[in-house]
Formats: sequence, structure tokens, C-alpha cells
Amino acid sequence: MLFKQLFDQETWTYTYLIADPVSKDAILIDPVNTHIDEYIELLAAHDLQLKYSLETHVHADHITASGLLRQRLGAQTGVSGLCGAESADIQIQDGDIFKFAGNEQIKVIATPGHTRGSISFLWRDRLFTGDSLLIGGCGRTDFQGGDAGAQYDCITQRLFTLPDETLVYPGHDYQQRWVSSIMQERTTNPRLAGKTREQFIEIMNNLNLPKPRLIDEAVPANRYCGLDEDQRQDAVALRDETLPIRVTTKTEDMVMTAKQHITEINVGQSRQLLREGNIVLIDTREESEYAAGHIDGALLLPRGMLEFKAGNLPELADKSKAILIYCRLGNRSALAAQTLQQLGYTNVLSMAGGFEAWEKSQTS
Ligand SMILES: N[C@@H](CCC(=O)N[C@@H](CS)C(=O)NCC(=O)O)C(=O)O
Ligand SMILES: [Fe+2]
Repeated sequence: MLFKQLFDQETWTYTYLIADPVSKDAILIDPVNTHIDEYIELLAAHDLQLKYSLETHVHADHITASGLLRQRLGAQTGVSGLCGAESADIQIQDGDIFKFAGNEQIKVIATPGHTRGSISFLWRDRLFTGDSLLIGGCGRTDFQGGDAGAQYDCITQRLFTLPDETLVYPGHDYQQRWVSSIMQERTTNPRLAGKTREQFIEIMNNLNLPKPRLIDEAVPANRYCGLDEDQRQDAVALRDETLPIRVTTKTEDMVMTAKQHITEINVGQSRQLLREGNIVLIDTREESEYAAGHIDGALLLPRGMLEFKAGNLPELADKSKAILIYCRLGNRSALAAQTLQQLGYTNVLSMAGGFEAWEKSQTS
């Protein structure tokens, strides 16, 4: 089996990939939206098919990538039925079992407290606790239906009763620790070891932590699998139109096929065409990637919105006009170029190597 612990530096969030190189089934737990391309590339590199994108809870400090993973790869999204995230495909309940890769199972253990709908996932000897049990700590209980008493009960009765050697993989760590065990937490966690329920509640009620920086943005978005208002509408339409194709086709194959049907040009040729002018330059990455740096004059049109937004852009009103499209590496832009062709655009080019190659060529 393949297991990877991924880290988001911005929010100190851990994301987990569990996959089977034989059956190709893959599962992500708590993916972060800003890493969507990394996930897609990682899955493609191992030729994996993302089956589920699961949440331990509706996060208050970052936005999930689940909705985008559903749009792009056809993964099913899952979050507890107690989270008020009705747009998720699977409303998870205590005791649910996710089967994958033949005999593999992920078991759901309800661990309310940090939020009402917080759950932990148990796979083999590994426990993914989200923000219920953290290494040497636990999730705060002062918002989203938090409940310190419930948190104490589920951690002491449901998690600390698992075998001592069970590995504890948390949803965050703010001190660069990666993994713990049930024995370690049961015997040394300062909030829980040797503490009564009353003492624990007293500690939790007096943490006085500032609100997470992104809470007002993250909680509403995460109730829609991390999609913003525009993407939510697009998601419904996309789901109907493209899901069956995405479920059965691997990303890699889709890119390969697209590249056979479109015209790619390299960075040098792109630069030349842009200098000559009279070409529409489109950046088809996500908004956050665009914000972090883009080619001058590029129009932002994320891949997931292409079908819906292209028709409304005045720059794309003339379907015979030359269009140059790029992404980070040249894969998404190949897919986007093919889509534009299918929409009737007759002069579409994709930039091979994408923004990374563009930047490299500028420094070399
Ligand atoms: N400084 C962080 C706040 C992080 C935070 O409050 N994290 C929650 C989990 S979503 C928590 O329970 N933290 C436990 C703690 O800080 O003790 C931010 O602004 O995002
Ligand atoms: Fe959290």
C-alpha cells in the first residue's frame, strides 16, 4: 500500500493519501484547496484513481479541496452528516466503513467535541484524528457546536481504548510533529493524561484562543465542499455533464488524448506570439496560483470554469481569434485547449511546460 502524509505550511494542516498501487484505488483525507494540482499530479504519477475525498470535519482554518477533486477527478466527497454540508456525496455516520482496494477498510469513529460532526478514521493500525486528538493536545471546542465534555468522552472512551500501538495521525500540528501513538497520548497528553472530565472542561473553557484567521471564509465554503459561490453552481452542471467521463477515465489518459488533438507550442514560440500581439492569453490555473504570479496580461479562467465562463468573456467573443492558454505544467492547459476547441474556438494553442517552464526560461 502507498501512504503519504502531506503538509500545508500556511495552515499547518496534514493531508493523508492512502492508496493501493495494484487496484489503483486512492483516498485522500482532509485535502487543502491550494494543493489541488499537487494532488492531481501525485495521483497521476502513481496512476491512481481517487475514489473518496474524506473530511474529518468542516474546517474553520482552511478550505478543503474536496469539491474540486470531485469536479476534476470524479471522486466522491464525504463528510459527517452532522456537519450541515449537504452538498457532499456521502453523509458519513458513526460506524460507516469505506471499502477500497479489495479488502481494505476505513472505519469511521464519531469523535464530536471540536465540532459536532468531527469524526476520526481508522485504517489498519493508523488513526486519523482530525482535530479531535492532536499530538500533546486536542482541538479547541469553542465554536461550530464544540463541546468539551463530549470531546473528553469520545477521546477517553473510544480512542484511548484502541490498541496502544495504534499510530495517531492528527489534522494539524503547530510544532512540526508528525505522528504519535495511542499509548503516547493516553499517558502523556497534558490535557488528558490523569485529568478528570471536569478538569478537562475547565482547561478547554479557558484556552482563550483567537479565532482562526480564515474562519468566516472557510466554514461557509467547506459546507459546500470548499467551492465558492460560482464554483457551486458550476459544480452542479459539471457533475451532470462530465462526471461519468471523469469517473472512468484516468487524468493521465485524458491529458494524453487531449495532446493528440491540440497544438502545443513551446515557451520561446509563445513569447514571440505574445510580442507580435493580437492573441488572447489565458491562465487556466486556480485563482490562488494566479495570484501568486502569472504572465503579464493573462486572463484568469480556471479549468473548472471554462465551459461556463468562456462564452461570457468579451475577449473570447470572436471564436476565430488566436488564443494561447497555459497552466502550471502544460497538462491542464492541454485539456482546456481541447475543451475550447470543442466549444468552437478554431485557433487555440497550449503552452508546453506551462508557467514553470516560462519562469525557468526567464531566469536561464
Ligand atoms: N492560528 C490559527 C488557529 C488555528 C486553530 O484555532 N486551530 C484549531 C483547529 S481548526 C484548533 O483547535 N487549535 C488547537 C489549538 O490551537 O490548541 C489560524 O488562524 O488558523
Ligand atoms: Fe479544525
